[in-house]
Amino acid sequence: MITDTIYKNFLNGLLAGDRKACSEITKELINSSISIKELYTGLFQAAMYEIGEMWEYDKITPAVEHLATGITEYCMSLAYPLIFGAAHRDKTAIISCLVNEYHQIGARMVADFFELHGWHGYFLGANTPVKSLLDMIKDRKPDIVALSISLYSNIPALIKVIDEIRSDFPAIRIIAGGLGLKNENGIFTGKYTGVSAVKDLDSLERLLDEY
Ligand code: B12
Repeated sequence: MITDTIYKNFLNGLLAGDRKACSEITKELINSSISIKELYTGLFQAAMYEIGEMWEYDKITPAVEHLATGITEYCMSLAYPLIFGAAHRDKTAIISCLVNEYHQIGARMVADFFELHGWHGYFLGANTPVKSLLDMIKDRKPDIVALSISLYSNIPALIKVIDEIRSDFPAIRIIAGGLGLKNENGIFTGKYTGVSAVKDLDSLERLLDEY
């Protein structure tokens, strides 16, 4: 369980650039059998959202935010023995950020979540060129393509990439999620079949239960 003290210590560790303290806290939580979903959302995501607010209001510099981001990505990798330990099924997802979308922690969590649920989750990371995404889809033939968008301003790029995927792969299931879609309920309704916005990891879990 993530208590207020654990959360505050982790956040302070991020702000201080104290990788050792943050990794100790993460390891202790993993050893206490916390779920990956709670670790990811209750600790890493909550802390990064708070870091984002501090940065937005000029309370911390971009350098501190970069330091915190690096430490959080490192701490996520400490959970990998649990994530990749799951029995795998013959299901594949490609998870990618859009072009000009450098926020990759959320997408990485989504990729890890697919793995945790027994899927092969190919994580392409930030700023993926559309052509190479299409090549990868052709090559791996995934059951789902998952796109991550953090910036509202990238919504036109999201629509464009969905249209391009649809044009080459008319039947493939596409999901999109992330902060950039926070105020965009029903953005795909009636426009496409097999394309949907998925709000968070709980909704993703429900979707994966259908497979
Ligand atoms: C770290 C960070 C950066 C880093 C990212 C580095 C990296 N390796 O990822 C860097 C420095 C590159 C960066 C740059 C910028 N950033 Co920034 N950044 C952040 C910050 C602080 C944390 C992001 C993060 O890791 N969050 C934690 C993850 C776990 O949360 P998440 O992304 O929301 O993901 C969860 C869900 O949304 C969902 N999800 C996400 N994707 C998907 C996909 C699918 C399919 C599904 C099902 C679910 C899903 O699941 C995840 C797990 O629960 C946020 C603050 C915030 N509130 O997030 C700002 C934030 C996202 N950034 C912001 C801005 C404005 C910028 C810049 C424009 C700043 C600038 N002027 O240069 C640039 C844009 C760069 C670009 N072109 O992408 C704004 C965005 C506002 C908006 N929505 O449009 C935010 C919200 C800060 C703020 N409060 O204003 N940033």
